[in-house]
Amino acid sequence: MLHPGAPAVSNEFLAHNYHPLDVTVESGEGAWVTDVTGRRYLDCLAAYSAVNFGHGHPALVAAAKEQLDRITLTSRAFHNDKLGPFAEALARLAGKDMVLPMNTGAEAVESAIKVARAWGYRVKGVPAGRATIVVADGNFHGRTTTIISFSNDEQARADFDPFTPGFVSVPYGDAAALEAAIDGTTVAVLLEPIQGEAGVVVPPAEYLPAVREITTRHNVLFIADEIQSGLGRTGATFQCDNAGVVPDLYLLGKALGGGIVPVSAVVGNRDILGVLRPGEHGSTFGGNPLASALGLAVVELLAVGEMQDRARLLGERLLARLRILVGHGIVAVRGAGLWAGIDIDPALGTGRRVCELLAERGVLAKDTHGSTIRLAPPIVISPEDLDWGVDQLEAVLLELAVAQTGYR
Ligand code: IF1
Repeated sequence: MLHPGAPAVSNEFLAHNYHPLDVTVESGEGAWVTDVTGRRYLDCLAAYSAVNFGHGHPALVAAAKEQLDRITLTSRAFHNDKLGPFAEALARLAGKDMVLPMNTGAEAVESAIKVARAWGYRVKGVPAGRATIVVADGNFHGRTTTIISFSNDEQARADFDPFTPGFVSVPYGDAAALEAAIDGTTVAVLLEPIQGEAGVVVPPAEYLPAVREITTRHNVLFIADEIQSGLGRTGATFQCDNAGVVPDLYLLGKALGGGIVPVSAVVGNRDILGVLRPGEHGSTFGGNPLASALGLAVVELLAVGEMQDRARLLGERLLARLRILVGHGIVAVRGAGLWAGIDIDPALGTGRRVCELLAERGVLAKDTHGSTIRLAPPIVISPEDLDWGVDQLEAVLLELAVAQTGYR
């Protein structure tokens, strides 16, 4: 039974691993979603960048529908006619020559960890059982037991131990600390080019080039987790492009499935990904025909370059407007392309409260770490809708400031 004020659809049988805003979405188109009461909201989260190209993008929906009528799943026990072309297109987009297809982001990360370790033992010659991977404080790479083993977020770890050994964490953005953590057992450095969950933390411009130089010099793999930052969001195909670096392995996910099915991949060269031999790694669903058809359609969309340009231009507009609000309810703004992390003045209220008030005004966004909110609308958003969304944020900040003075 639904009680008054309860969500429009019962969720009582659902595990409580999330605390969603009280909005029940039924449909979506472009940058907008509609709830079960018919109310429309501007989607400024885009499913954490999985919906970079908007809800119901015509080319992506068409690719999905066409594939649904042919075949959706074969397993990797047989070839399918979509996987090879998808792998080739994705490799070319990334300037690499091999693709390992998986499904979720966490699986791409796990796969890269396995590849890096095998490369370390078989190619680099690291002593058996000793491989280590250097990661960064504040990282977010997923929810599996191995991945949370090198998280510093207590909420993500508590009571889920024992943890997987073999990881060393160093401060993000500090190349000297990273180099100091490298020794003869180090097989890889695993980093987000921009830390998303940490609050859209953009490292100093010299950081990623320094990481590239250090990893090359020490014969250590540079693994870039572009699962959230990649595929158009930051105004480039990869955030590594903006930083002027080429990692050894790209980890891709989220938007690779066009917001329709989960598609992830590890992309690199044969000298690294080629260490995997038949039977050593796999996935029932990885590289399935439906996923491959969507992945291929996404790559074709990105090959045009229009999405990247749009994210860059709209992002300049978004960040310019947000920077004006610094000192007026906002403490700091960080961002790249159409992706912003906004630290709300804690005196005004929590990030969660701001997101609740934004939802009341028809804008969906997500808080992180108490007082930060993130904006990452679909790249297909119109400039007018983007402006309207920022107007709503301004209105919420004003509303909170007025409430604080006690005047009405
Ligand atoms: C949740 C954040 C976003 C990721 C990077 C790998 C993965 C993610 C850089 C794993 C996933 C998620 C998952 C979602 C919330 C979310 C998130 F706030 F936690 F950081 F997007 F902002 N690498 N990010 O960001 O990918 O296995 O989920 O497909 O777990 O609540 P996945």
